[in-house]
Amino acid sequence: MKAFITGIAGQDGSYLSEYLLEMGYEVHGMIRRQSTPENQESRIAHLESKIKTYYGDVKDRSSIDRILKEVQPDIIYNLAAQSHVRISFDIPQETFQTNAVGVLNMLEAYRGICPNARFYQASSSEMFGNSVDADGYQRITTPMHPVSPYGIAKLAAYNFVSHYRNAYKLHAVNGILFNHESERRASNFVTNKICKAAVMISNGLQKELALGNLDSFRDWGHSYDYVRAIHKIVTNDKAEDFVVATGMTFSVRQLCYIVFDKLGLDYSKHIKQDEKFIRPEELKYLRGDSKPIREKFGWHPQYTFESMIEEMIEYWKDRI
Ligand code: F7E
Repeated sequence: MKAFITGIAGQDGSYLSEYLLEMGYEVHGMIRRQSTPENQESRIAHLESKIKTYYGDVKDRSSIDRILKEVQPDIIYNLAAQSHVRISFDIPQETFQTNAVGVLNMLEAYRGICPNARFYQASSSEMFGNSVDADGYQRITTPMHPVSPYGIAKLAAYNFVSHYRNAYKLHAVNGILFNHESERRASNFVTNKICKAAVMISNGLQKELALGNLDSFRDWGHSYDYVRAIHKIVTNDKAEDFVVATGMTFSVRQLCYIVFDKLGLDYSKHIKQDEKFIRPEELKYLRGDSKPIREKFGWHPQYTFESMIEEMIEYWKDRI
């Protein structure tokens, strides 16, 4: 079986590649050209001899066509995205081109070149915006009213995937993944930003940490657990969408308390708020109901919130 992963050099792409290789898949992936290739490929450098990578871009239809014709994959995992929500307010058009038009490019190429393959789209809890069901959870039926250019683009892509499934009878599916982190998370996302800064502060290398909104809540899982869910969703015989979440929610403030406390520090003495990290519109509360994927496939996260945070702290302790 051949897998083709866009966004292979990202957090999820790297864990997914490891998982697919373990299962005997041939793994192919697309990477974007960057001026410092070492940075771009740092998460997959250890897999270099086992995977095959191609330069391309979801915004460049000719590159997708060329790669799909050559690889002829059995499964396409479309993970490529401009994945930073706050930055999407600064570059809304680039975000929409990549996260919405890019997905349409992928779907059109898939429909024309390898329609018998399966297609997975990395959809996001950011699509819900501030909608919450009466019981305090978001689920597949919760209305979607995104509050960021990122979320709006992801919702367009989500709708395109459902539309291609229905209109052209393609096996194209969405995984609506809530936040998922790891030591491979870029350090401008809040979990790893806090873990890194707290370790720097505990070593006397930094005094303060500037953050944005401390009162938003997120449902944070581990990327390693979530790539297993992704694989279950796309290998399901029925083409259907699933929510992947832990069902637990914590505020950014609680996250700060937990991380600093694990290092014997009082977070309130080190955190300051900086306007530059506040979003023009904020998604305030996320808590996902992942009962359908748990009941159908027996999927459940192996990491707890605490064990994930501990792993991230250990990573920074080793590096600093
Ligand atoms: O922010 C608050 C911020 O950037 C989490 C992406 O994977 O998950 C991720 O999007 C919360 C927000 O992730 C800072 O306002 C406070 O409320 O880590 P984040 P995100 O925006 O939730 C979804 C599901 C995706 O699909 C996305 O691709 O933390 N916050 N102060 C901050 N956030 C950041 N980044 N930096 C701060 O200084």
